[in-house]
Amino acid sequence: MHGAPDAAHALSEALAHATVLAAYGRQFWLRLDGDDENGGGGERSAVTRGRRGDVVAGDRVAWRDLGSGQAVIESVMPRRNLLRRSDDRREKALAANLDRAAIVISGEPPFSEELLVRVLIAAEREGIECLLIATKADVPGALESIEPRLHVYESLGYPVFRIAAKAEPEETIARLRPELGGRTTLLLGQSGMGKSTLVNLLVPDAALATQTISEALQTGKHTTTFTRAFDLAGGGRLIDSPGFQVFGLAHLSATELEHGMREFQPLLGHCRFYNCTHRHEPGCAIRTAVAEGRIDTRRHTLYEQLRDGARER
Ligand SMILES: Nc1nc2c(ncn2[C@@H]2O[C@H](COP(=O)(O)OP(=O)(O)OP(=O)(O)O)[C@@H](O)[C@H]2O)c(=O)[nH]1
Ligand SMILES: [Mg+2]
Ligand SMILES: [Zn+2]
Repeated sequence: MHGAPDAAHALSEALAHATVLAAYGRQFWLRLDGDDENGGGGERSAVTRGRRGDVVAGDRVAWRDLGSGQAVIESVMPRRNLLRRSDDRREKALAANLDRAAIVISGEPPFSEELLVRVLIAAEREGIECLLIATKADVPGALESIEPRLHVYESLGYPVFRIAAKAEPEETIARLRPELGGRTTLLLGQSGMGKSTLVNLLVPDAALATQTISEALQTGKHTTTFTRAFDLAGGGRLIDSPGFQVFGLAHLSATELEHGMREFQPLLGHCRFYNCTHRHEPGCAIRTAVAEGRIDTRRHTLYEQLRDGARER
């Protein structure tokens, strides 16, 4: 669990609750609990008390109406999980209380496998299930070039969906709806991979809803600049997020890094040295598996690079 209950938490029982749909700086867009005529179930903007800015999409919060259209978030409920990235200086929370993370990739422009690996490790740490969505199947050569890599991730047990959101919208909806319905899924990935295109396909009023919030929170309009959750018809939520170019894992220990490599897990503890880093030690069960073709070489190399940059604990 993250987010230790703060002082305000004790008061929260008496307050109304809501789910954070969008976060932009210190401004938030809430879906209010309840389904009554007094505003329950509606949406409104809110701010946090003081300088607290670590409230994210997916958070459950207690809020108070201050009158004259103002609302304040008094406390954040304990989280089931919190997907984060970090560098040496600061940690950035992306979204909370997720059922799944869908990493959107494509061969056009070519995705970075290093970033993919980083996201998978961060999600594993939080116990968030991952799937891969490979977009732009309609663009000649886009998926062919990455097919061998997609196979590697499929063999690791990650579900991989190949879609052409633009050319085959109906098929895309039919493939993804059952997968996403009833659950909260965060879409994430590099810029231009097709996250918002998917959201616009699966959530019919997404563009309009985004515009409403952009105006309320005074954000930019053209690219995705803030993380935003959309209700799916029939239950569940889809969260769109801005594309990223870095995904730091400074908040993870070396142990968490190696556990994030799914195929390493059954071999951990089988190396000659208990503190093996799986880079150069003799008698390393992981390196033996790489040499014998049971672990993908590229994945191991990416792990080595991450490990080289990781803080030793
Ligand atoms: N041909 C084709 N183009 C697509 C597909 N999906 C997305 N695109 C195009 O790819 C471009 C980027 O799509 P977006 O959905 O805005 O990408 P994004 O991942 O939301 O990007 P950011 O918001 O910057 O992170 C747009 O020009 C889309 O029209 C697809 O399946 N096929
Ligand atoms: Mg976008
Ligand atoms: Zn080892």
